[in-house]
Amino acid sequence: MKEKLHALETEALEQVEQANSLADLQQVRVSYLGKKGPITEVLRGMGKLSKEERPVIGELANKVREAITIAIEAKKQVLEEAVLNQQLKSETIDVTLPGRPVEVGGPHLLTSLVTEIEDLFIGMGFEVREGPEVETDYYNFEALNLPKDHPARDMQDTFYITEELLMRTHTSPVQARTMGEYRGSKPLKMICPGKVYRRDTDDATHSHQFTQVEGLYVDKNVRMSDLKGVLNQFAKQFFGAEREIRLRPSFFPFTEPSVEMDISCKVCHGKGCSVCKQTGWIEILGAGMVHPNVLEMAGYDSDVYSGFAFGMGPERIAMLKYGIDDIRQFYTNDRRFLGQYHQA
Ligand code: 2NL
Repeated sequence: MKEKLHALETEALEQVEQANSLADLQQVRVSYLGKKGPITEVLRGMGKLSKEERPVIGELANKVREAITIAIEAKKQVLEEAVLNQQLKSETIDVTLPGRPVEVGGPHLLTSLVTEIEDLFIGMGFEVREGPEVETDYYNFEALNLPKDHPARDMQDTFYITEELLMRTHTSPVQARTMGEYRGSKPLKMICPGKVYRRDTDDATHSHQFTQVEGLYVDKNVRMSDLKGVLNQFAKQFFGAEREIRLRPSFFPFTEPSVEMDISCKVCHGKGCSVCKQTGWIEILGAGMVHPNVLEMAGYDSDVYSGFAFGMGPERIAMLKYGIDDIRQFYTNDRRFLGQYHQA
């Protein structure tokens, strides 16, 4: 009996030693100390032993049970600690790892340019006004001295929605609306930026949708020299104080006389290069004195009031400024392109 108990103890302690998980250990506990285990069996069989043997074996059996229990407890602590360590290790946060970079967006190049243009004119007392992109035939054409049979109204150039509704082809209708609102009651000094639409096939230099910034100044005694002064101021602030401007005669149905403004070429300083196509000058915008018909239709007495107006295309200006060779770059939203023009 003694030998059996000693053998059991050795065997159980070996099993405890070998247990690699808490589940294994529990298995060892059940098989050695459980109700059906060998120790319990020994204790149950005590009745068959002699009086002398009984206390000796009983004491030994209890000692063996205690030794196994202690060994299991000790091993349990070791295994629990291992589990905890494993868990701590797998949940460790490495605070020295570099963070994932945050991609910072920014305004679209055209938005930045339009804001810059707006700010320059605000500085000269102009007010910024916006209006609808879906316009009536009246405000887009009629009110701007473009009667029904005018060649500039060619169906090919305009997206019509109905006979009377269309996508505006310029931002001038915003100005016509504002003049109509005032009906000759007060002077007006405004610019209107916005999207405009033309029925065109998109290619490197054409887009069916682009941006325009137009300006209008109506008051008593507004003269061509005012136009020239304001545009010269704008050109020098926007492109650089060293740039010169020149006005060439042109034609627009809504202005008379009409001009086109060039700025001196920065690349060749007037000598002629590929940027300015050997002319020394780069065309920037169209302008003119508001046609009396346009003033009269909006309710301004053209004998009392006069005005100047101008219009420019921010895409064209951006293309010249940054050497962009395809207008589609503004609208295809390739972030490798757009990202180059974000302020740091
Ligand atoms: C260009 C030329 C221009 C105007 C726009 C205008 C507006 C009113 C009355 C008279 Cl309400 N004129 N706008 C005048 C001359 C030229 O734009 O090349 N734009 C990109």
